[in-house]
Amino acid sequence: MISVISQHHTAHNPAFEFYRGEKVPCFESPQRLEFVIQALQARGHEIKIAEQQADSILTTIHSHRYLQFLASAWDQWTALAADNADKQPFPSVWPIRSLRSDIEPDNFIARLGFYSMDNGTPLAAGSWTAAKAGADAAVSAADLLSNGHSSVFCATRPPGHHAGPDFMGGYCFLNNAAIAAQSLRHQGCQRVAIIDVDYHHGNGTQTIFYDRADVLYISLHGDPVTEYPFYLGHADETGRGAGQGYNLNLPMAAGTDTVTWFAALDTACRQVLRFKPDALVISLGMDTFADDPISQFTLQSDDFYRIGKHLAALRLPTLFIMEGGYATAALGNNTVNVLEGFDNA
Ligand code: SP5
Ligand code: ZN
Repeated sequence: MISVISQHHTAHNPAFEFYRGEKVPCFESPQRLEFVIQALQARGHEIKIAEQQADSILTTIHSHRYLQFLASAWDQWTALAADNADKQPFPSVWPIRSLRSDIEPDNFIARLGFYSMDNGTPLAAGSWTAAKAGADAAVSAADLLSNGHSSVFCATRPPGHHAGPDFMGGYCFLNNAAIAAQSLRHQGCQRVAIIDVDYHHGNGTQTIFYDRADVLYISLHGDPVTEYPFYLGHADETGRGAGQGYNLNLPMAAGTDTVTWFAALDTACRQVLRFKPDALVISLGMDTFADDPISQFTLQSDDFYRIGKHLAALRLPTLFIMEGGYATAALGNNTVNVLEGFDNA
């Protein structure tokens, strides 16, 4: 299948994140996508540079004021103090429950908390440039799928599935999978299904489509009682209003074996077939890998071929979009295994 790459992903290169109270190098690094692109090249895959612009779709997925904040956040931060250019801003306060989220404060760090779900999403000079280029790549991938390609892989970062209508989180700023799904809707698909196989529940994607019957969201993930994002992703979240019945969560305990994981993938696939979508979007997180440094499932490199093969059996136009996966050196080959499992099914 053809791959679309986000050329400006390297612009997002924060120096550190916090882990167990300490500064550590970011798990979500430019090297991740470089390994993926190298594996695509080494294994003979056709690669295209993204050409479309996401602007008109972006505003249907994310709030105007969130986009305004994100686009200008670094300039606002560096305007506050001469030496901020080599510091990273992190939120330290959030409008939880009884606090007000109807009035946006003026203070920059307070606004960063207002638009963040965690302090685990470092913001750097090029974050907006990279996130916007990633969204552009998602729209470009949807365009290719609508114009004759039966499957497309979007090689992008930062990832997207934790980003909600008006917040960042979990290394995500713009929800690339939601942008791709919405773009497919605009291009004439009546119904789009999303299967999210990232280790973490895609709280952003779920939230964006929770009230809608035209986009089915299904997620396989570590049970939020012990795994990030903790506050969403339970089995009883099935959609709301018109969207009732169009959200399916398949949480599994940390440590879940491969047999159980593939049984859940089967459940997801059967649900997709009942929905009869015109296209399928895969939120392709690779952090289900046994050696992932922050996740607790046990998939091996060969299992990723099997994922591709299972998904190909649905016989749907399919757009794969990169999400997480932090076993960086193995990420390229594991990811291309999924694509080749699909291609060779
Ligand atoms: C896109 C994506 O995969 N985002 C993941 C964000 C996870 N951020 C929280 C990480 C918390 C890690 N805790 C690890 C405990 C390991 N023993
Ligand atoms: Zn993840």
